[in-house]
Amino acid sequence: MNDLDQLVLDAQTDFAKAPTPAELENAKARYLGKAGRVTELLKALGALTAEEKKSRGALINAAKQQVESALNARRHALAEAELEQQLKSEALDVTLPGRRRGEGAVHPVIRTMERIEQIFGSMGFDIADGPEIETDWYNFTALNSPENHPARSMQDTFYVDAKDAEGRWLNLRTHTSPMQIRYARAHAKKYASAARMPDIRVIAPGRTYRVDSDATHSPMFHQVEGLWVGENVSFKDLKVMYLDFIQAFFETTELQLRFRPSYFPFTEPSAEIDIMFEHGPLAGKWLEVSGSGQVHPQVIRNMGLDPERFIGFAFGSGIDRLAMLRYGISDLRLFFDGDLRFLSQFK
Ligand code: 2NM
Repeated sequence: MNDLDQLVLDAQTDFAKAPTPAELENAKARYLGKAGRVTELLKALGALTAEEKKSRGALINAAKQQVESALNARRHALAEAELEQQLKSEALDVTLPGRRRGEGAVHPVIRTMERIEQIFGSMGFDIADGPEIETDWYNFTALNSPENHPARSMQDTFYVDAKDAEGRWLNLRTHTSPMQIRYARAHAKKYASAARMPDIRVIAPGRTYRVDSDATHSPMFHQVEGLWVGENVSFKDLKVMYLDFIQAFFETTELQLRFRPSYFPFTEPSAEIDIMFEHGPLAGKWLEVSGSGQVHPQVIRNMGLDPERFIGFAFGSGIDRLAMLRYGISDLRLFFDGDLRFLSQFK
Protein backbone atom coordinates (compact mmCIF):
# COMPACT_ATOMS: atom_id res chain seq x y z
CA MET A 1 0.00 0.00 0.00
CA ASN A 2 1.51 3.36 -1.01
CA ASP A 3 1.53 6.42 1.23
CA LEU A 4 -1.51 7.99 -0.48
CA ASP A 5 -3.66 4.88 -0.14
CA GLN A 6 -2.65 4.73 3.53
CA LEU A 7 -3.60 8.39 3.98
CA VAL A 8 -7.04 7.84 2.43
CA LEU A 9 -7.58 4.78 4.58
CA ASP A 10 -6.52 6.69 7.74
CA ALA A 11 -8.91 9.53 6.88
CA GLN A 12 -11.80 7.14 6.24
CA THR A 13 -11.15 5.38 9.58
CA ASP A 14 -10.84 8.67 11.51
CA PHE A 15 -13.98 10.14 10.00
CA ALA A 16 -15.94 6.96 10.67
CA LYS A 17 -14.88 7.09 14.34
CA ALA A 18 -15.97 10.74 14.82
CA PRO A 19 -19.20 10.50 16.89
CA THR A 20 -20.36 14.11 16.46
CA PRO A 21 -20.23 16.83 13.76
CA ALA A 22 -17.80 18.86 15.92
CA GLU A 23 -15.36 15.96 16.27
CA LEU A 24 -15.68 15.27 12.54
CA GLU A 25 -14.56 18.86 11.82
CA ASN A 26 -11.52 18.34 14.09
CA ALA A 27 -10.64 15.17 12.18
CA LYS A 28 -11.03 17.05 8.89
CA ALA A 29 -8.47 19.64 10.05
CA ARG A 30 -5.90 16.88 10.50
CA TYR A 31 -6.11 16.10 6.76
CA LEU A 32 -7.33 19.17 4.92
CA GLY A 33 -6.45 21.95 7.41
CA LYS A 34 -3.54 24.43 7.02
CA ALA A 35 -1.12 21.92 8.56
CA GLY A 36 -3.08 18.85 7.52
CA ARG A 37 -1.52 15.78 5.93
CA VAL A 38 -2.93 16.48 2.44
CA THR A 39 -1.90 20.12 2.61
CA GLU A 40 1.66 19.16 3.67
CA LEU A 41 1.91 16.77 0.68
CA LEU A 42 0.81 19.53 -1.70
CA LYS A 43 3.36 21.94 -0.16
CA ALA A 44 6.07 19.34 -0.72
CA LEU A 45 5.36 19.40 -4.49
CA GLY A 46 7.39 22.63 -4.68
CA ALA A 47 10.64 20.70 -4.43
CA LEU A 48 9.86 18.50 -7.47
CA THR A 49 10.55 18.92 -11.18
CA ALA A 50 7.76 20.04 -13.48
CA GLU A 51 7.31 16.49 -14.78
CA GLU A 52 7.18 14.93 -11.27
CA LYS A 53 4.88 17.72 -10.07
CA LYS A 54 2.34 16.84 -12.74
CA SER A 55 2.15 13.11 -12.02
CA ARG A 56 2.51 13.32 -8.21
CA GLY A 57 0.12 16.29 -8.08
CA ALA A 58 -2.55 14.32 -9.95
CA LEU A 59 -2.20 11.41 -7.48
CA ILE A 60 -2.40 13.71 -4.44
CA ASN A 61 -5.49 15.44 -5.88
CA ALA A 62 -7.16 12.08 -6.48
CA ALA A 63 -6.41 11.12 -2.86
CA LYS A 64 -7.66 14.54 -1.66
CA GLN A 65 -10.94 13.96 -3.53
CA GLN A 66 -11.34 10.58 -1.82
CA VAL A 67 -10.72 12.23 1.59
CA GLU A 68 -13.28 14.93 0.79
CA SER A 69 -15.90 12.44 -0.34
CA ALA A 70 -15.34 10.34 2.82
CA LEU A 71 -15.77 13.56 4.85
CA ASN A 72 -19.02 14.46 3.07
CA ALA A 73 -20.39 10.95 3.41
CA ARG A 74 -19.72 11.02 7.16
CA ARG A 75 -21.22 14.55 7.50
CA HIS A 76 -24.33 13.32 5.76
CA ALA A 77 -24.53 10.16 7.91
CA LEU A 78 -24.18 12.17 11.15
CA ALA A 79 -26.87 14.65 10.04
CA GLU A 80 -29.19 11.77 9.18
CA ALA A 81 -28.57 10.13 12.54
CA GLU A 82 -29.27 13.40 14.34
CA LEU A 83 -32.54 13.90 12.47
CA GLU A 84 -33.51 10.30 13.16
CA GLN A 85 -32.87 10.84 16.86
CA GLN A 86 -34.90 14.04 16.91
CA LEU A 87 -37.86 12.44 15.13
CA LYS A 88 -37.74 9.56 17.54
CA SER A 89 -37.76 11.82 20.59
CA GLU A 90 -40.63 13.86 19.17
CA ALA A 91 -42.65 10.83 18.20
CA LEU A 92 -46.36 11.09 19.05
CA ASP A 93 -48.49 8.14 19.99
CA VAL A 94 -51.63 9.16 18.14
CA THR A 95 -53.51 6.26 19.73
CA LEU A 96 -53.24 7.80 23.25
CA PRO A 97 -56.49 9.28 24.61
CA GLY A 98 -56.58 13.09 24.46
CA ARG A 99 -55.91 15.24 27.50
CA ARG A 100 -59.21 16.56 28.79
CA ARG A 101 -60.04 19.45 31.03
CA GLY A 102 -61.39 17.99 34.30
CA GLU A 103 -65.15 18.32 34.33
CA GLY A 104 -66.51 19.88 37.52
CA ALA A 105 -70.03 19.63 38.88
CA VAL A 106 -72.16 21.41 41.44
CA HIS A 107 -72.05 19.63 44.82
CA PRO A 108 -75.28 17.65 45.51
CA VAL A 109 -76.02 19.70 48.64
CA ILE A 110 -75.56 23.00 46.79
CA ARG A 111 -77.63 21.62 43.92
CA THR A 112 -80.38 20.80 46.40
CA MET A 113 -80.08 24.29 47.90
CA GLU A 114 -80.42 25.86 44.43
CA ARG A 115 -83.45 23.68 43.77
CA ILE A 116 -85.06 24.88 47.03
CA GLU A 117 -84.27 28.50 46.13
CA GLN A 118 -85.83 28.03 42.71
CA ILE A 119 -89.05 26.58 44.17
CA PHE A 120 -89.48 29.24 46.86
CA GLY A 121 -88.46 31.94 44.36
CA SER A 122 -91.33 30.80 42.12
CA MET A 123 -93.67 31.06 45.13
CA GLY A 124 -92.74 34.72 45.62
CA PHE A 125 -90.16 34.32 48.39
CA ASP A 126 -87.02 36.42 48.60
CA ILE A 127 -83.68 34.63 49.17
CA ALA A 128 -81.50 36.08 51.94
CA ASP A 129 -77.98 35.25 52.97
CA GLY A 130 -75.67 36.80 55.51
CA PRO A 131 -72.97 36.26 58.11
CA GLU A 132 -71.97 32.77 59.26
CA ILE A 133 -70.19 34.33 62.23
CA GLU A 134 -72.90 35.84 64.39
CA THR A 135 -73.31 37.74 67.59
CA ASP A 136 -74.87 36.09 70.59
CA TRP A 137 -77.82 38.46 70.27
CA TYR A 138 -78.81 37.52 66.70
CA ASN A 139 -78.07 33.82 67.15
CA PHE A 140 -79.75 33.29 70.55
CA THR A 141 -81.24 36.29 72.38
CA ALA A 142 -83.36 37.61 69.49
CA LEU A 143 -84.69 34.07 69.00
CA ASN A 144 -85.94 33.88 72.55
CA SER A 145 -83.31 31.39 73.63
CA PRO A 146 -82.97 31.61 77.46
CA GLU A 147 -79.68 32.97 78.80
CA ASN A 148 -78.74 29.63 80.38
CA HIS A 149 -80.09 27.33 77.64
CA PRO A 150 -77.81 24.30 76.95
CA ALA A 151 -77.75 25.21 73.22
CA ARG A 152 -75.63 28.19 74.26
CA SER A 153 -73.03 25.99 75.93
CA MET A 154 -69.57 25.32 74.55
CA GLN A 155 -70.61 21.65 74.14
CA ASP A 156 -73.14 22.63 71.48
CA THR A 157 -71.89 25.85 69.92
CA PHE A 158 -68.60 26.81 68.26
CA TYR A 159 -67.45 30.07 69.82
CA VAL A 160 -65.02 32.41 68.10
CA ASP A 161 -62.18 33.80 70.17
CA ALA A 162 -62.98 37.36 69.07
CA LYS A 163 -65.53 40.12 69.63
CA ASP A 164 -67.26 42.36 67.10
CA ALA A 165 -66.84 46.16 66.89
CA GLU A 166 -69.31 46.65 69.76
CA GLY A 167 -67.46 44.18 71.98
CA ARG A 168 -69.97 41.34 71.63
CA TRP A 169 -68.76 37.75 71.64
CA LEU A 170 -69.09 35.89 68.34
CA ASN A 171 -70.08 32.32 67.47
CA LEU A 172 -70.62 30.28 64.31
CA ARG A 173 -74.36 30.48 63.67
CA THR A 174 -76.16 27.35 64.89
CA HIS A 175 -79.11 27.96 62.52
CA THR A 176 -79.95 30.43 59.76
CA SER A 177 -82.67 32.12 61.82
CA PRO A 178 -80.36 35.02 62.79
CA MET A 179 -80.54 35.95 59.10
CA GLN A 180 -84.35 35.92 59.34
CA ILE A 181 -84.08 38.41 62.20
CA ARG A 182 -81.69 40.62 60.20
CA TYR A 183 -83.94 40.49 57.14
CA ALA A 184 -87.14 41.18 59.12
CA ARG A 185 -85.56 44.12 60.99
CA ALA A 186 -84.37 45.69 57.71
CA HIS A 187 -87.84 45.16 56.22
CA ALA A 188 -89.61 46.64 59.29
CA LYS A 189 -87.32 49.67 59.22
CA LYS A 190 -87.84 50.20 55.48
CA TYR A 191 -91.63 50.27 55.86
CA ALA A 192 -91.77 51.91 59.33
CA SER A 193 -93.57 55.01 58.09
CA ALA A 194 -95.52 53.36 55.26
CA ALA A 195 -99.32 53.02 55.53
CA ARG A 196 -99.05 49.29 54.96
CA MET A 197 -96.13 46.92 55.22
CA PRO A 198 -95.91 44.26 52.49
CA ASP A 199 -95.70 40.74 53.94
CA ILE A 200 -92.26 39.37 54.71
CA ARG A 201 -91.75 36.23 52.64
CA VAL A 202 -88.19 35.06 52.75
CA ILE A 203 -86.03 31.97 52.96
CA ALA A 204 -82.51 31.92 54.43
CA PRO A 205 -80.46 28.98 53.13
CA GLY A 206 -76.85 28.38 54.09
CA ARG A 207 -74.16 26.80 56.21
CA THR A 208 -74.70 26.31 59.92
CA TYR A 209 -72.50 24.86 62.67
CA ARG A 210 -72.95 22.75 65.78
CA VAL A 211 -70.63 20.62 67.92
CA ASP A 212 -71.97 17.29 66.68
CA SER A 213 -70.55 14.52 64.52
CA ASP A 214 -71.84 11.06 63.55
CA ALA A 215 -73.47 9.29 60.57
CA THR A 216 -76.41 11.70 60.60
CA HIS A 217 -74.75 14.83 62.06
CA SER A 218 -71.90 16.89 60.66
CA PRO A 219 -70.30 19.85 62.56
CA MET A 220 -71.09 21.89 59.45
CA PHE A 221 -74.48 21.33 57.87
CA HIS A 222 -76.95 23.23 55.71
CA GLN A 223 -80.27 24.66 56.68
CA VAL A 224 -83.04 26.51 55.00
CA GLU A 225 -85.42 28.50 57.11
CA GLY A 226 -88.54 30.15 55.80
CA LEU A 227 -90.44 33.07 57.26
CA TRP A 228 -93.79 34.59 56.40
CA VAL A 229 -94.93 37.59 58.42
CA GLY A 230 -98.03 39.69 57.76
CA GLU A 231 -101.21 41.06 59.27
CA ASN A 232 -103.34 38.30 57.87
CA VAL A 233 -101.42 35.04 57.79
CA SER A 234 -102.38 31.84 59.54
CA PHE A 235 -101.18 28.31 60.19
CA LYS A 236 -103.16 27.34 57.08
CA ASP A 237 -100.77 29.44 54.95
CA LEU A 238 -97.77 27.67 56.46
CA LYS A 239 -99.36 24.27 55.74
CA VAL A 240 -100.26 25.07 52.14
CA MET A 241 -96.93 26.71 51.47
CA TYR A 242 -94.98 23.77 52.88
CA LEU A 243 -97.14 21.25 51.01
CA ASP A 244 -96.59 23.13 47.73
CA PHE A 245 -92.87 23.20 48.40
CA ILE A 246 -92.45 19.55 49.34
CA GLN A 247 -94.54 18.36 46.38
CA ALA A 248 -92.44 20.45 43.99
CA PHE A 249 -89.23 19.31 45.67
CA PHE A 250 -89.99 15.58 45.42
CA GLU A 251 -91.87 15.98 42.13
CA THR A 252 -94.95 14.15 43.40
CA THR A 253 -98.37 14.95 44.81
CA GLU A 254 -98.62 11.40 46.14
CA LEU A 255 -97.37 12.07 49.63
CA GLN A 256 -98.97 12.96 52.95
CA LEU A 257 -98.06 15.77 55.30
CA ARG A 258 -98.39 15.69 59.08
CA PHE A 259 -97.89 18.43 61.69
CA ARG A 260 -96.85 16.93 65.04
CA PRO A 261 -96.77 19.14 68.17
CA SER A 262 -93.27 20.03 69.32
CA TYR A 263 -91.28 22.74 71.07
CA PHE A 264 -88.90 25.48 69.93
CA PRO A 265 -88.08 28.60 71.95
CA PHE A 266 -88.72 30.87 68.93
CA THR A 267 -92.18 29.52 68.00
CA GLU A 268 -95.42 28.98 69.90
CA PRO A 269 -97.15 26.74 69.05
CA SER A 270 -94.49 24.62 67.38
CA ALA A 271 -94.73 21.52 65.21
CA GLU A 272 -92.51 18.99 63.50
CA ILE A 273 -93.43 18.42 59.88
CA ASP A 274 -93.41 14.78 58.75
CA ILE A 275 -94.04 13.45 55.26
CA MET A 276 -94.97 9.98 54.02
CA PHE A 277 -94.52 8.84 50.42
CA GLU A 278 -97.27 6.68 48.98
CA HIS A 279 -94.91 5.00 46.50
CA GLY A 280 -91.25 4.16 46.16
CA PRO A 281 -88.63 2.71 48.47
CA LEU A 282 -89.63 4.95 51.42
CA ALA A 283 -93.40 4.39 51.07
CA GLY A 284 -95.43 4.09 54.29
CA LYS A 285 -92.80 5.52 56.65
CA TRP A 286 -93.24 8.92 58.33
CA LEU A 287 -90.10 10.98 57.77
CA GLU A 288 -89.31 14.10 59.76
CA VAL A 289 -88.37 16.84 57.30
CA SER A 290 -88.79 20.13 59.14
CA GLY A 291 -89.53 22.07 62.31
CA SER A 292 -92.08 24.87 62.17
CA GLY A 293 -94.41 27.06 64.14
CA GLN A 294 -95.99 30.43 64.78
CA VAL A 295 -93.25 32.93 65.51
CA HIS A 296 -93.16 33.78 69.25
CA PRO A 297 -94.46 37.31 70.04
CA GLN A 298 -91.13 38.20 71.67
CA VAL A 299 -89.31 37.22 68.44
CA ILE A 300 -91.77 39.35 66.42
CA ARG A 301 -90.89 42.22 68.77
CA ASN A 302 -87.17 41.54 68.24
CA MET A 303 -87.83 41.84 64.50
CA GLY A 304 -88.92 45.43 65.18
CA LEU A 305 -92.60 44.62 64.70
CA ASP A 306 -95.70 44.87 66.92
CA PRO A 307 -96.90 41.36 67.85
CA GLU A 308 -100.43 42.75 68.37
CA ARG A 309 -100.52 43.56 64.66
CA PHE A 310 -98.22 41.08 62.97
CA ILE A 311 -98.27 37.34 62.98
CA GLY A 312 -95.54 35.14 61.56
CA PHE A 313 -94.96 31.55 60.58
CA ALA A 314 -91.62 29.91 60.14
CA PHE A 315 -90.04 26.60 59.34
CA GLY A 316 -86.54 25.20 59.35
CA SER A 317 -85.33 22.21 57.31
CA GLY A 318 -81.98 20.50 56.97
CA ILE A 319 -80.87 20.73 53.34
CA ASP A 320 -78.44 17.83 53.72
CA ARG A 321 -81.28 15.64 54.96
CA LEU A 322 -83.55 16.68 52.08
CA ALA A 323 -80.67 15.89 49.68
CA MET A 324 -80.22 12.45 51.33
CA LEU A 325 -83.92 11.68 50.88
CA ARG A 326 -83.97 12.93 47.30
CA TYR A 327 -80.89 10.95 46.25
CA GLY A 328 -81.39 7.94 48.54
CA ILE A 329 -78.19 8.39 50.55
CA SER A 330 -77.92 6.84 54.01
CA ASP A 331 -74.67 8.34 55.37
CA LEU A 332 -74.43 12.12 55.64
CA ARG A 333 -70.62 11.98 55.79
CA LEU A 334 -70.45 11.00 52.10
CA PHE A 335 -71.38 14.60 51.28
CA PHE A 336 -68.36 16.01 53.09
CA ASP A 337 -65.60 13.41 52.46
CA GLY A 338 -64.78 14.89 49.06
CA ASP A 339 -64.53 11.43 47.45
CA LEU A 340 -64.82 11.95 43.69
CA ARG A 341 -66.18 8.41 43.18
CA PHE A 342 -69.23 9.59 45.12
CA LEU A 343 -69.40 13.20 43.92
CA SER A 344 -68.94 12.49 40.20
CA GLN A 345 -72.24 10.59 40.21
CA PHE A 346 -74.00 13.95 40.47
CA LYS A 347 -72.64 15.42 37.22
C1 2NM B 1 -87.13 25.90 62.93
C2 2NM B 1 -88.33 25.49 63.50
C3 2NM B 1 -89.30 26.43 63.76
C4 2NM B 1 -87.61 29.54 62.60
C5 2NM B 1 -88.01 30.62 63.32
C6 2NM B 1 -87.53 31.70 62.69
C7 2NM B 1 -87.68 33.12 63.06
F1 2NM B 1 -86.67 33.83 62.58
F2 2NM B 1 -88.80 33.57 62.58
F3 2NM B 1 -87.71 33.22 64.36
N1 2NM B 1 -86.83 31.30 61.65
N2 2NM B 1 -86.89 29.95 61.58
C8 2NM B 1 -87.88 28.13 62.88
C9 2NM B 1 -89.07 27.77 63.45
C10 2NM B 1 -86.91 27.21 62.62
O1 2NM B 1 -86.10 25.05 62.64
C11 2NM B 1 -86.13 23.73 63.07
